[in-house]
Amino acid sequence: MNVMILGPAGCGKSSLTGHFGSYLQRHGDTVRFLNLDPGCIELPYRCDFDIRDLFTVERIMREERLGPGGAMTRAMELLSRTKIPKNEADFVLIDTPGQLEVFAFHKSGPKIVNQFVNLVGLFILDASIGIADIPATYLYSLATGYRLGIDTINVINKVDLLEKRDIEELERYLRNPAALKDELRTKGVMSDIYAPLSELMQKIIPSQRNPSISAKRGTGFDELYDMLREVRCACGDLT
Ligand SMILES: Nc1nc2c(ncn2[C@@H]2O[C@H](COP(=O)(O)OP(=O)(O)OP(=O)(O)O)[C@@H](O)[C@H]2O)c(=O)[nH]1
Ligand SMILES: [Mg+2]
Repeated sequence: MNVMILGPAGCGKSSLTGHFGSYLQRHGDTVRFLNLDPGCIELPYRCDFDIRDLFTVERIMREERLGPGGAMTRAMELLSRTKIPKNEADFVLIDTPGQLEVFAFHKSGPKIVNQFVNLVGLFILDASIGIADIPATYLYSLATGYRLGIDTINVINKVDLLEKRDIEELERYLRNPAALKDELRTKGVMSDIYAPLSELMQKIIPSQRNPSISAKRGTGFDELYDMLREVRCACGDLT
């Protein structure tokens, strides 16, 4: 199956691709690593397909006199017109650029994603931003899945940076987003929409399991593995 690792800049996509890939290999699964980030320098895994063999952000910036965002968008346009070689494996892990909006809100994102059949997304929420900002990231995940038209598992990463108490609060929040609506009340215009928003999230979030992991330390991978195997074996139901 194809597994696309998505999420905001620095949330741990490449770390998860590398460390979870090694974990899968230790379980006897065959794994292929695809890097679709033309802006990175170092990666913690050996690529089976690397977009940087075709174009890099740095080269496009120089040759086309573009800024970093423009060059990334251009690279994705070029990639959307390139046939990505088929990789047969139990798990094909696809690492994506930190500039998630290129995937989520430009025209080339869905064209790239549509090249992959049997695809599931892993959207990484960075726990270190704090519980008060998790709802906003969660909405970003929903917008991304909606735009790309793929089923997405939300993965809470960097839990090694939290105190046990904070992890428990986070899990309590994810089980029951409306329960914290008074504690998490935001200021300004958001305060008016926070309550109805948390009611909406109450309907969506508890129906999904959200593995809490540390991509860096390799913890929480068992639950993620079980969920992916269920998706692969069954009908794609993530509940
Ligand atoms: N403490 C901690 N740090 C992490 C974890 N996962 C990633 N990091 C750190 O977060 C930083 C970014 O990690 P990357 O894996 O490069 O994140 P990314 O999402 O691929 O970043 P971009 O591709 O640049 O968007 C690095 O310093 C990692 O060591 C984690 O589980 N715990
Ligand atoms: Mg990366």
